[in-house]
Amino acid sequence: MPELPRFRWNPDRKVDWEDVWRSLDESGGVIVEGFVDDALLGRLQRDFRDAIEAHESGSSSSQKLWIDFHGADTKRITGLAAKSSAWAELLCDEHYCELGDRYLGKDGYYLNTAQLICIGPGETPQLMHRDALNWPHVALGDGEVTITAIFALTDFTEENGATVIAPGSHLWPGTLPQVDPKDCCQAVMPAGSALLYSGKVIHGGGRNRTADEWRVGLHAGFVSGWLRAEENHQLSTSLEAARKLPERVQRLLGFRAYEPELGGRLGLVDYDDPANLL
Ligand SMILES: O=C(O)CCC(=O)C(=O)O
Repeated sequence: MPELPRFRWNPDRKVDWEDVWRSLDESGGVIVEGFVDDALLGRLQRDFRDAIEAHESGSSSSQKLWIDFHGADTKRITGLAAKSSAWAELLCDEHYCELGDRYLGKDGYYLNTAQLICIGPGETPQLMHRDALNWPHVALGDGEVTITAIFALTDFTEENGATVIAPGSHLWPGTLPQVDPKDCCQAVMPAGSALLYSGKVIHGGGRNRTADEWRVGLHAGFVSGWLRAEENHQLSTSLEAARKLPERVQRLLGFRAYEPELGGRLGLVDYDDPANLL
């Protein structure tokens, strides 16, 4: 059974990040335990507790593919930036910024989607997929168009649905090759850890075999600024709410123009930078 490279953020917060990025390049996924410190983890858990409690399981889609993909016993909650100052803080974390800057270019990306994915008792395994296939024309070209972190807000265990991942599959040819279970492992990790993974790596939510345990992950990735993000943050975050957020978060949510290196500007309002609205 393959394994994901695993790093542990020491109490003095020392990790060789060059080693983390090298391992991510090689394996397509890496676990960093202790990525979120205990105080921030506690705030995230508190900020989201009521929203999770109030949310119904299952998909709001009417299409079978999405009903299956979202999971009948899974709760998915979006629009998080306006719900939690702790999440806004984590979005500004130095190494989380480095993940985006390194793979998508400094300031060259938006938040793709930030979802609480709460896998409930009895949930079946999710369809294995590559996130980059949201953008099929560019998904498997050179480099990355999307890069993601799943932050564990509860422990992720084999039993409660830890993410299933095929290490190395970001390099496999073909759009979505069949995956043999023997080529997969689960991202078992304590609360506060982050699974960082390539947009090309094949993965999916795991089966929850427990009778009463919820697996809560904060699944949040970045997407190149010239592509349409999965979540429409500018409709789910009011201007009023956006004005209260740190500038980096405003920018990640798309309240700014994207300016490709060679010229042009995207996402304008009145032919100018939407940041002016804030
Ligand atoms: O929740 C997980 O472990 C993975 C979920 C996922 O990959 C997705 O919904 O796109």
